Amino acid sequence: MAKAIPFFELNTGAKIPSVGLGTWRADPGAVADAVTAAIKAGYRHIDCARLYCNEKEVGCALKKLFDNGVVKRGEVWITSKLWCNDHAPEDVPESLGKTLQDLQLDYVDLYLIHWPVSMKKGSEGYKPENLTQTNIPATWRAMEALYDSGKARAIGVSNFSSKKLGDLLAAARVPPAVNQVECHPVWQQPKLHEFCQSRGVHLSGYSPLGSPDAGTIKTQVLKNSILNTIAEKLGKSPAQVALRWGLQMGHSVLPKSTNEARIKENLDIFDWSIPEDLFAKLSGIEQERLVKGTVFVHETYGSYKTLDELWDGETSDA
Ligand code: NDP
Ligand code: 1BO
Repeated sequence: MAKAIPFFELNTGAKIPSVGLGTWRADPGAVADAVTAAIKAGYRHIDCARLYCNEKEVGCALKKLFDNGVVKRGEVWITSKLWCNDHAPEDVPESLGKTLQDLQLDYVDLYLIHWPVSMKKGSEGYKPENLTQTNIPATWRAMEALYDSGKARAIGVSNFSSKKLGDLLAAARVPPAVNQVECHPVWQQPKLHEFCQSRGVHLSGYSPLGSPDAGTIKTQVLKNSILNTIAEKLGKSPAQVALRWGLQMGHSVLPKSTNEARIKENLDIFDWSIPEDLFAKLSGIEQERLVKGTVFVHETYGSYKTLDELWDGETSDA
């Protein structure tokens, strides 16, 4: 029997498993096998999104796992996300409806506003003219209605700076339970981390391995020399040290893999820890945001003319 995965408690009282399988850029042809392998290896948390165009395949895998009695619905945490072209309040329930239909579920455990960026309804891709003005409070009210309905058992945001999260907390009836943001040893976000913690919002770390193709040779997470030295000392892989760093920082991590061996490797991070002296060395790593959001910024279209406006200044070592 798979060991229980440690969890973090959200401001709703729900328990989010500390490791979730990422599904972005997991091919529709491979994602079902990945989800199946992950659940059989002991994962109890899958991170999905409508944008990823593979929720149908994730749903088929989940249905088989439920039907075959491998796991029960109530034992698995499913997150999905509202894409930017469905921010209009009337489109929010319809968008979750499509996600639930594809996933073959009655509810998601967590539903997130994917980016604080709005795009024209029905638009596809990242053309600047697709960008429109955001109205996060209005979108959030529609998210709150989904929470009230029980179709989203927790609601939250993703890619929100401290400022945007603070503004939302000030306006919200139901406070966001989670802010899912890029977080790994090369982009540690200590200020955002502290802000989330002080306001009872759980930080969930995406691209916890640094999305290995992202960044320059200098900033690729799994090639980082400090991380690799620590991995060698501990007899662990660089990926395991990056993920364990996240858990010790106090956030959940969402590694993506469609490779069964790496799926298992990424879960083998609970019965050891990075000692304090080595952990401290990780804070000396040069910092760079790897998922910059450049496509969401335009001098004419949308709400943000610059990356500084999108991230409210949290674009450097912040
Ligand atoms: P990750 O940082 O998880 O890296 C995934 C890459 O690392 C894949 O190429 C994978 O290849 C490889 N990999 C996985 N395990 C290992 C290992 N043990 N050793 C070496 N390489 C490994 O990248 P993502 O950007 O995909 O982030 C993870 C998840 O976070 C996403 O899938 C998505 O669910 C979420 N996310 C959310 C965003 C948001 O805006 N809210 C933005 C970005 C990500 P392989 O599959 O071949 O193993
Ligand atoms: C724009 C990338 C989002 C992945 O979750």
